[in-house]
Amino acid sequence: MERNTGLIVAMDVTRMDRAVEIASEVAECVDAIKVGYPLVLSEGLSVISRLADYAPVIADFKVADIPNTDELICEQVFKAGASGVIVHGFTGEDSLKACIDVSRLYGGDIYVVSEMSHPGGAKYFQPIADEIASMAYEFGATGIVAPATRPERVKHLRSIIGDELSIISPGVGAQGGKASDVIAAGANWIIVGRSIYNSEHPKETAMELVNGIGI
Ligand code: NUP
Repeated sequence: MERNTGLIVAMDVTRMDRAVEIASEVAECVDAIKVGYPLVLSEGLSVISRLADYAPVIADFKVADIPNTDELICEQVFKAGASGVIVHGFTGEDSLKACIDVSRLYGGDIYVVSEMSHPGGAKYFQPIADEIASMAYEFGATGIVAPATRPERVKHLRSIIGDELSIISPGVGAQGGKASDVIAAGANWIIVGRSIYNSEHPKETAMELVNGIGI
């Protein structure tokens, strides 16, 4: 993914027409559109190719299964037109490797969740976050997902993965994180959902976020 604005919009609306409307408004302010279960379960996997007309699509399916199932899932998602897939790392090296192997066949990206951004996300993730980040580096993932709600953790995880891997960071806005703080801590992209899609003026809000990122 090319870094022009540093902003990824999380499209957690449940209707295709609304998703397309927001995508067309914010397309020039974002480097990617992240879709997840809310939209895909409601409207089907075809949302990926539809939204890919506006920006590269990252599928946030937090893939977390045995290697064979992970492989089958990632294959479907890349075939549907996604540029990247978000996967979990706690399932182990073999599962992550299966996802990365498939991504290479499609020239796609794999982002590994290292620590989640919500309050409860610290308890079980923090003790394993360093190891997950190291594994993401070792196996050649594109990057990690790290919490904008805890910039100090982003800084720490950046020190583990070095400069080669990307950090995409959710938690700005509705979850309390601030764009400038997490970018200063070492994130390459912020992921923002509700602040944009619930805004009366999604484009203006996206532009303000991009100014806060300050690339
Ligand atoms: O740790 C994570 N936190 C998080 O919020 C990992 C995620 N993938 N997300 C996703 O980012 C979440 O599912 C949602 O799609 C988006 C943040 O949305 P919002 O809080 O800006 O509305």
